[in-house]
Amino acid sequence: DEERLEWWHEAKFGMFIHWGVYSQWAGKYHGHEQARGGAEWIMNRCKIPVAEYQERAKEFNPVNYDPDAWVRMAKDAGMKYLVITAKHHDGFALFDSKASKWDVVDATAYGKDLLKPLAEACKKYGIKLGFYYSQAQDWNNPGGTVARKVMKEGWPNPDSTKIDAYTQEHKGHWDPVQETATFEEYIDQVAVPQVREILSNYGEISVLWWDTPTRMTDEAALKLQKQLELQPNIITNDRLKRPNFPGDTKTPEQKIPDQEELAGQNWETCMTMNGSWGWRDDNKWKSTDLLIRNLIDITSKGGNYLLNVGPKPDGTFPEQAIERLNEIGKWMDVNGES
Ligand code: FUL
Repeated sequence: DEERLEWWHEAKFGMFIHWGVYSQWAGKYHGHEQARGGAEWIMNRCKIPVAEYQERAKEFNPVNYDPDAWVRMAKDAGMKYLVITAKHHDGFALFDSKASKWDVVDATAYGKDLLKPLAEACKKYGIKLGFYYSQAQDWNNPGGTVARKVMKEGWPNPDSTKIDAYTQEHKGHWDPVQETATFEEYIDQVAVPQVREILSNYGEISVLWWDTPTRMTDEAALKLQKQLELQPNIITNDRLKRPNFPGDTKTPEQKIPDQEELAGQNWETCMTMNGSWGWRDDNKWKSTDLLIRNLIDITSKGGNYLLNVGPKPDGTFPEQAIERLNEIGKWMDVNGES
C-alpha cells in the first residue's frame, strides 16, 4: 500500500480540471447570475429542465481544445498529475460512452471523445492521469440522485416556490424525467459500465476521484469499488460512501488543515483559483502569491495540493489561470525540486 502511494506523495502538486457543458452557462441562466455555489452546479441551483439543458449541449463545440497545451501548462507549473471530471453531477460524459447517450459523442456538436487525446498527452509528458467520477449524483441520467439545494426565494424563476415544493417531495429532483429509472437501474446500467469504460479505454489511470455520495448504498459502493481491480495500482479518495469506504486519501475541500489534524494520513487539499470549479469569471481570483504560499503550507504539512482550472466552453484555459500557472512555473524554476 505504501508503495502504491509513493508517486503520489512525491508528486505533491496536481491539476484538477472541471470541464463539461456547464461551462457554456458560465454561472448565468436567462440573464440571472447564479447566486450561490460553483458554476458546475447551475443545472441544480437554477432547476434547469433536462430538455433545456440538453438542448444547449448540442452547441457544445470546443474547437480550440488542445490537450497537449493543457498538459504542458500543468507540467511547466510543476504539477505531476492531473484529475479531470470524466463525469460531474450533471451526468455528462466527456468520453465516448456506450452506457448513455448523454455523452460528448452523441449529445454535442463536437462529437469526439475528449479524454482520449488528453490521456495521450499525459503519457507523452509523463503526467499521471486521474478521473473524477460523480457516482451517485446524476441530474440527467434517470435514477441518479440529487442533493437538495434550496434556491433563493423567487429566483430565477418567479415560480420557484412551487418548484421547491416539488423538489422537496421528489428527493431533490425537479424534472419528472429524472425519476423514470430507479437508483439501482442507474448504478447497473450507467455508473458501473461507465466506470468500467474509463478504467479500460484510456491506458493507465492513477486516481479515481469519487464525489458526493448522496444516498449511496453499500451495495452500489461495492459494485463500483470492484471495478477498481481493472487498475491494480489506482489510488482512490474517501468520497465513495461514508464512513465505511475510506479509500486511500482524505479530501479537505477549499481548506488547509492544521498541522495535527490529518497527521499520519494521506491527504490532498483541492482548491479553486477563483470562486468556482466550473468556468465563471467572478473577480475572485486568488493571487499567485497566495497560491504559492498555499502550496508551501500544504506540502510542509505532508499534504498534496490539487489546484483547479475551469476551462471555457471553447476548450481554452481562462487567461487568468494561464497567467497564474506561468507565474507558479517561474517560481518553480528557482525554488522547485526538479
Ligand atoms: C464538490 C462538488 O460538489 C463540487 O462541484 C466540486 O466538484 C468539488 C471538488 O467537490 O463536492
